Amino acid sequence: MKTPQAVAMPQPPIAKSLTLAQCIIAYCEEKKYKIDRGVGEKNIIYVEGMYPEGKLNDDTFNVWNDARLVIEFKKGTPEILGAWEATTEPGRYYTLQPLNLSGVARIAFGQYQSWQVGTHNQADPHEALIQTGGSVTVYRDLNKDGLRIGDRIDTGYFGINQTWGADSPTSDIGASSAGSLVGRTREGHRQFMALCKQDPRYIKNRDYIFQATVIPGDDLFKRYPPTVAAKPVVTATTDNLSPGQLNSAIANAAINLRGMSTAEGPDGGNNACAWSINRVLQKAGIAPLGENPNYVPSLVDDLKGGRGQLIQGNEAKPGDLVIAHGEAHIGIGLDQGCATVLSNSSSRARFVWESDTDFDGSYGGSSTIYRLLK
Ligand SMILES: [Ca+2]
Ligand SMILES: [Ca+2]
Repeated sequence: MKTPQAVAMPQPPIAKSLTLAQCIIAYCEEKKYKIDRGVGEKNIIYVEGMYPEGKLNDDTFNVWNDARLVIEFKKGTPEILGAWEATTEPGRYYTLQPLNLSGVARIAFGQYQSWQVGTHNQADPHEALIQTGGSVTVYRDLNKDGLRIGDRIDTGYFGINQTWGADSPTSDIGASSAGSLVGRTREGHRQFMALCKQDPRYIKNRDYIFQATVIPGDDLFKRYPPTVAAKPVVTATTDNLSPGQLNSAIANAAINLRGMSTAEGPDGGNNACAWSINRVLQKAGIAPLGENPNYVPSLVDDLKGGRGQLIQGNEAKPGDLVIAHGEAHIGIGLDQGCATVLSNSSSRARFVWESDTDFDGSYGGSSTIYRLLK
């Protein structure tokens, strides 16, 4: 253990300009958690109920709606080096069929020094942080309600590893977590592991025990609301972009805007599906669609009139535009085949509805998919 140094900490910057990283550190300080400020030292932080872009969400059960972050101090200022979609909670699969008869594990908020670099999962082996370094406290969800309230607490070695979710769809954790701290994508997890392994303490000692901290997003934002907008995803200019590049610009902008309020849109957000697609295009630096930008058939007219190309479902890619049966709704595909579509939720007036290709059957038929060409 390193002895904490008795140096006066610099005063936090004036409260009106706190970045997400500064808010997280302030919250951890308040909780008396250990914070690593040395050169190259990584702080692994999970924020439950917050998207990696730094937006709170409603933390729906069985959805990838938590964030995995790596924070490092640069010249005394905390910076987020990486942020990925994650879950700190088990999915429906293991909640209903727990491996442990006393209930699936859900980690208790707090800080643990418990993980070493190793290999996870015999069926789909990958490098991960394995809980071989210390105990972890969990709640046992015996009543299978996806909540900690009233659940029994259990402390020990339970294989609460930091793993990948094998690119499972954003809307379904599936069997990816039985209580582990899981990053959704393989690529994101590889980036996470690469960062962790650059920590000088690991470079010096391959048995180094990593620490991770799990905090609730709602409490964080109540106590330390960030006042500096998270760094926007770099949006390319779309001049001379190929359709493939347009697709990634659209998909990135959609993910960046996920959760945005659409209350400023038509009917207080109730009728804001086309409006929100044009917000995404605007964010991606792409000209709006539709002579009437708030009306799905008008957007479809533009797509049919040269700006788009009809795509078969099995060829669909992230960033393709998904039009509901009867042109009653529109969303943006997030994955291969557009199996997950992000669109406006009328009832919630938010760009937050994640459905299947056919909007979970809400429009009584199959969707049509277009790719933007210009
Ligand atoms: Ca969650
Ligand atoms: Ca419970």
